Amino acid sequence: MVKESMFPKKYRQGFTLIELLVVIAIIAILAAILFPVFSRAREQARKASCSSNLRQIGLGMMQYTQDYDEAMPLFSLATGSYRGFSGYGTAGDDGVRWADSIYPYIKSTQVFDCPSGDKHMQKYNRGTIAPGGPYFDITTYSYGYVTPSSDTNPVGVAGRSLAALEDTSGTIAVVEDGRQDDGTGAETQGRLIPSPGEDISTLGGRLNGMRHTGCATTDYQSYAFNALYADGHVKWKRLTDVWNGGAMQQWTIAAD
Ligand SMILES: [Ca+2]
Repeated sequence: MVKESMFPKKYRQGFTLIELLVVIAIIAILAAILFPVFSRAREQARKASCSSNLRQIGLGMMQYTQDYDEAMPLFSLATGSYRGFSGYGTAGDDGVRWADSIYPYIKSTQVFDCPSGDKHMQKYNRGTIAPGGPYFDITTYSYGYVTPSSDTNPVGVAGRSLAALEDTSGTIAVVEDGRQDDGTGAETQGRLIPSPGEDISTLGGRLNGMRHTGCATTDYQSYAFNALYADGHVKWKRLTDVWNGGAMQQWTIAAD
């Protein structure tokens, strides 16, 4: 005797249109819920990769200091500049910059590219300015080296001796920064590094260095970035932790 199925025959003829529509609607709702989660997960992965880049840049800098009498790299080899700080891109100034100086220890251009950025490190022919070129084009780095602009501006580790750094674990050396395409083909300077006494509200367009938290907003509370400290550790910092009413502590070499 043939065993009867537990389901009556009429239910084995397939799904009704209503049932199919319900299933499709549920899949659509799940997709709508999950896609933003996937997108956030991807951005978290990019953020971690960016943090790893900064760690490798830190290792490169440490190796550099061992070969150069315990001195941190200059911002550039521009003549007549203060510790290599010379502004950006002016003819006759700075063909060889900090990334060129530590590249021999890193030997990867990808390390200088934040995966959330839209640029890739490129060679730039500055041979007529600095014989021996081409060197890397600073407008294609994803990271900014904290550099003092004068003796009276105590910000920055560039060109300092390790002995001068009073608080290595509390001094930011390199940040997610550098120049970015502003969408029109022109470049804007995403500079997070404050000048003495500067308030967070003056940052404005300079926030476009903050790739992992978006830009073009004045919601300063939500901004954060990866920072490499002078002792080699990398930390995810909220902007409000390091831009606090014009306080400069984490940007200066003094133990303040
Ligand atoms: Ca300090």
